[in-house]
Amino acid sequence: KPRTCSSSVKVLKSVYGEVDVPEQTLSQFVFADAHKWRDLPALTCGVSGRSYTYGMIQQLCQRGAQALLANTDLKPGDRIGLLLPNVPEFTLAVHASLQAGLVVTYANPLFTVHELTRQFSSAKVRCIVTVPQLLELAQAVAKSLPAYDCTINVGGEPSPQNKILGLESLTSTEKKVDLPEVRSSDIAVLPYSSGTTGVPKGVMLSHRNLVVNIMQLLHPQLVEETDPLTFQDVSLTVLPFFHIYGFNAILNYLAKIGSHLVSMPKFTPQDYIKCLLEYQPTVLFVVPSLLLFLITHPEVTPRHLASVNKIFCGAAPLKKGLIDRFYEKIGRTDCTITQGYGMTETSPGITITPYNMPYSKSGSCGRLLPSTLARVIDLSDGHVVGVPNRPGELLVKGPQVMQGYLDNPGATSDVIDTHGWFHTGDVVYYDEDEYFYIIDRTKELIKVKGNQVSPTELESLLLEIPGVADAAVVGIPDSFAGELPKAFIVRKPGFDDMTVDSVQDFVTPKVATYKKLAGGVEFVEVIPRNPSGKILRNELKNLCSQN
Ligand code: 4UW
Repeated sequence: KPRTCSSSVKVLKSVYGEVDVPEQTLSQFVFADAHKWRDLPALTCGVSGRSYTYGMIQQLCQRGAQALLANTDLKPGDRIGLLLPNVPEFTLAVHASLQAGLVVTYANPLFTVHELTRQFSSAKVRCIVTVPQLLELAQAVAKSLPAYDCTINVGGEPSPQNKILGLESLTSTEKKVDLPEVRSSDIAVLPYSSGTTGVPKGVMLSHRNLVVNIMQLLHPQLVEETDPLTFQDVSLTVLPFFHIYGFNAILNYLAKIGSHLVSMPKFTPQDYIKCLLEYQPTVLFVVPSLLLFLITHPEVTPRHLASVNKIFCGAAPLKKGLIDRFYEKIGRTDCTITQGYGMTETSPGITITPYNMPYSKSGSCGRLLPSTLARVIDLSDGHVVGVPNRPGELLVKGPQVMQGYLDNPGATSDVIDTHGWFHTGDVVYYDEDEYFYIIDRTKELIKVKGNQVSPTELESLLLEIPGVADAAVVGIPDSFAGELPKAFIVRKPGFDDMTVDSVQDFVTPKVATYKKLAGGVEFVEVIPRNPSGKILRNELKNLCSQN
């Protein structure tokens, strides 16, 4: 039954008004001004130093798009799967594919064969783009993809007999191929998100969704209030491009304004500290656990952060205390910390903090982006709260909201109600000035250092262990990671010798590192459930906090 709520109630409108949306594809929009900074660096790998100017990126994307259509069996509308670390070539793979009319899904390169196969087969991926270090993994996944055509090996050797093509040879010459007409309403990307419940699902984001969200950030009044970035800024990020924050709020956003982005394929304290000194970034993109690293790591000193004057943080709650500690660490307060809040399903931005936000509102995730509407509904009766400072679930409406979950109308109608409101599953309140504060989640989602972990996915895995009668996974608070997954298990009779280690040994090799049961495993008599069988996760969380 589709969710709904009464419509005769107060709706919050963005104080910034509306944005006009150009009818452009993501690539047209992002590179519209690229000629202005053609010879300036766009992307640099902070570790290897490999760098591309805006001019190179544009040329390589166009050649890549033509080659994709000329040298493979791919047709516009087909899906391409990116299995890439944070390398500058990520942008080439994305925009070449989009210009060829392909639909892009991207996955965490730490995923196991099992996790990747699930995503890429759900998305009906026909071509995988990867790097030599991950080629074997890509080939193992390719075997299970019914519509598979080929793999593109970035920075590696082609192997035509195995249908492995090299990016460099594909883009070395121009091909005479007409690129298809792509509409702004076409689906551009399919990131995977577990949303409010269940396993990860393909989130259908159109070109317009992604373009709008960048336009919302570039709204003139908002720009004035957020201390805008310019083409002269140098940003440093280690946050994944295969997550919506890195993908649209960093990679595409910075390309639109002609900024220089220094990225790192993998986080190590030494590399991060080296990049701070070597590139002197003016901007850092972080999640709270990375900010905590900057605050607590003894080798990060105010000197390392001297060039930084803006920090963007999102994907998990940023507490006021952390902001204060950061200013204490650097010994100055002239570095803006902007907090954004949003979701994969909203491309991702919903709110942002203005840089002149009063100190008393520290910890707020800001105000609604332009063209965004919100209401907050009571958790028990679903009625609109309608007044400030009272918590409830946040519902939003706006042009950045996804088109739905791929091949899953049921899951879509679970989150987008009959009046078009998107139910975020986040518990929030807003104050008298319409600043929002995220205080909890009603949804199952666990966030480990900003990464999504689906309890359902881990529970299905646990139920595969012989001797497990029932299982539930919840997120428990962790001062560094934000949350960690913890499992509760009911053993079948006769399996009393099942140990915590044997459960961990079963799960660990089957999941990406951040999904490990690092919060622990506990054996219980029964998993608390409501009469319809839904796990009462709060009871389990309370059990943890009592221990
Ligand atoms: N405070 C508290 C936050 C916050 C938060 C997200 O993995 P997803 O689907 O998506 C993201 C998106 C991050 C993001 C959005 C907008 C933005 O400007 C920015 O850059 C600064 C980053 O993580 O997870 C969505 C869920 O993550 C939680 C919340 O529960 C949300 O539903 N979340 N941002 N600032 N919690």
